[in-house]
Amino acid sequence: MPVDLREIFNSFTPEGTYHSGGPYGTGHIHDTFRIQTAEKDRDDYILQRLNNRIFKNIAELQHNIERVTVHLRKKLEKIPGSNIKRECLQLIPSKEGRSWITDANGSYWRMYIFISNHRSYDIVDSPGKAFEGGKAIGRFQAMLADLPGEPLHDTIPFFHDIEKRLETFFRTVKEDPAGRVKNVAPEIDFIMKRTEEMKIILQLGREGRIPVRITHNDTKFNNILLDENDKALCVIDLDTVMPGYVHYDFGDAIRTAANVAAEDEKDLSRVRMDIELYKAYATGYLSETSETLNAVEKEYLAFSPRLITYTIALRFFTDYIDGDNYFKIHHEHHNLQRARAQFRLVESMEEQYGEMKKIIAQLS
Ligand code: ADP
Ligand code: GN1
Ligand code: MG
Repeated sequence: MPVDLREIFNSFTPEGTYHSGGPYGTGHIHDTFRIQTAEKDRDDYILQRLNNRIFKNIAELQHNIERVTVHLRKKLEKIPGSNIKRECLQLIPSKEGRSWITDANGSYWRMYIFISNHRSYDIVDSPGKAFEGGKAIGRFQAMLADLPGEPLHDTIPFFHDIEKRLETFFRTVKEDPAGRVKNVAPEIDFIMKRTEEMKIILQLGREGRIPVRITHNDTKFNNILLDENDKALCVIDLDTVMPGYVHYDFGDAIRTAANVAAEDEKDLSRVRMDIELYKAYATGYLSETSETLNAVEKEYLAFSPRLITYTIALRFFTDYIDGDNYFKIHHEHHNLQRARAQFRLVESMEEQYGEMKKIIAQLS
């Protein structure tokens, strides 16, 4: 059944009237649409058809986001000069008063105010932007540190658990459901060579040397919106805000903010981690978190981009072998291309690891 965006829009309680709507952004998970309203002085909106194959409990997912956005808004209200509408996602209630609806096809939808005049980057081209991204994530973690109430729901259990991700990978390789394993021996070898060293963050957690905090868990740079002057504006994509280690956020942000090439770059000779972008992000991040992180957390920040880049590469690669059931793809071998680019990025980080550690030590 075709989607009637106007009808979906009218199931919520927006201020403006529907004028036009179309696909928006480059996210890999939901179907995102921007809705423009007829009135010049009214907000535009973001409508999202939620991926409920990936997020299995939409009520819990939305409950998390309601709690997180209400808490952030309360914090922002206390900061003079803040622009709450642009600095925090705002869910629009449905006519029934819930934060999501289901349509005639059984699909789930939610609506946010469109954050006006933002800039979003898939590739970061200056240390200034990387610094702002680091500040935004540092501040986000700090503001959520005192979220009252029960722990947030695990919207995707074991999301960054590399041991579980590896188990899934080995099972998928064994089953070979799409018949693709025969062509990817070097990539499997890349994964195999690094399995043990990747377990260190989980190990530190088990030993109680790093605490579980509230983390974002999907700090890809295009989930951090900047303003018209390229200053930190708003952290979006709150689906995976849940208990985690700070390393997951630091690592994923560096994976995207410090890679000079696209996440799925085909020409591997162009993929490289830029140490200046890394340093700038780390400087911004630690300017907000230096007081709260413990010494072990700080010590392992430099390792975390290697872990998360390896983890995301593993997930793209597993999805490729599985026949592309998770990430949206734009051509047949897209997930393999993404995985290869991320493998190359892991190597670039390995080459610069000494320098990465030195920078964190200097900033700590
Ligand atoms: P996905 O999980 O599929 O990545 P996101 O929630 O990140 O979905 O949304 C996809 C894209 O839509 C974002 O990268 C951003 O460009 C845009 N976007 C999402 N929410 C908003 C918003 N409230 N205002 C402006 N742009 C938004
Ligand atoms: C997905 O939702 P999006 O596109 O911002 C994914 C992340 C991956 C990322 C890789 C819920 O992020 O974990 O790192 O793609 N989100 C989910 O680009 O799986
Ligand atoms: Mg996103």
